[in-house]
Amino acid sequence: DSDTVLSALEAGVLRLTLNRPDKLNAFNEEMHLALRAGFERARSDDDVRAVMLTGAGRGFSAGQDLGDRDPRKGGAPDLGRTIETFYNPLLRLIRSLEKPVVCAVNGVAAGAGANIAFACDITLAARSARFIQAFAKIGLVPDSGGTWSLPRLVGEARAKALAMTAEPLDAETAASWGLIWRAVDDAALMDEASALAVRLAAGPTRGLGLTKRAIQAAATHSFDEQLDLERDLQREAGRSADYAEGVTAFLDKRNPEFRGR
Ligand code: T3D
Repeated sequence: DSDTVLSALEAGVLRLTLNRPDKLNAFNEEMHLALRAGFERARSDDDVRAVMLTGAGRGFSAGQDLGDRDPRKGGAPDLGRTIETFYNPLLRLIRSLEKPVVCAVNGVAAGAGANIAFACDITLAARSARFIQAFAKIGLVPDSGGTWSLPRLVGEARAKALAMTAEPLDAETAASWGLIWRAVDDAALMDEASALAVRLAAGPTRGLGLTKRAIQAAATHSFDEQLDLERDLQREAGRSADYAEGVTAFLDKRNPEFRGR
């Protein structure tokens, strides 16, 4: 087991904490594998009904560990291969996981660190956090889905400016532009994000997972295709035990007890 990602399951929430604080939680191969293992567990373990991703120390993640990329030490690997081997599988896991993923951005999120935060379902950030498309500073292209998510979330003009200037964006602005859900006081971030994750973990997991699938599919669907998808997914949700429980609880005027099935 690696301690580069701390993992704890409580109240249905798998909390994954990036844990290389001295490097602002920059990604090395070990942390990649540990984080991937966390999301794979989230996919296969029915006791996990939501994920919360955050970082230890003063940063969320500074993206790729550039110490592993020093060209003077022969650290110039085929970046296409490292993206294919490490970043892309992680991003695919986050987006395809049919359970809510809450991200609590506790501090600076740079490079892949920022774009991983934008790929999560509901992202909150401490007011002091900053988002930086740091790639331009070292001659790279935004990855981890950034060139897909940025223009969709903020439009092409802002996406290009963020990506080409690598200017830091504060959490309030990120929220007002629609990059994240909310900026909250630093001291309140962990409590607020945890409470949200616990609430989602007690929710109708199947319905929430299908909701995620539907909203993500809209990016590439026509209106008609999306209506058809809603029909199919509603059919599936309508067969869940949680739907029966939700309606019964409503009619009985009590709170539902969803079991995630
Ligand atoms: O390579 C591939 O596989 C392709 C994939 C690429 C994906 C990417 O993410 S590329 C982008 C890589 N990330 C960056 O370029 C960001 C580099 N970091 C920074 O620009 C700054 O550190 C921050 C703006 C994030 C924060 O600045 P600041 O002033 O708050 O902190 P700092 O002093 O720069 O950093 C604190 C420590 O963390 C420092 O170590 P030290 O001096 O105390 O021993 C610094 O070197 C270390 N650190 C920060 N970022 C990284 C890092 N060490 C290794 N890799 C990092 N990315």
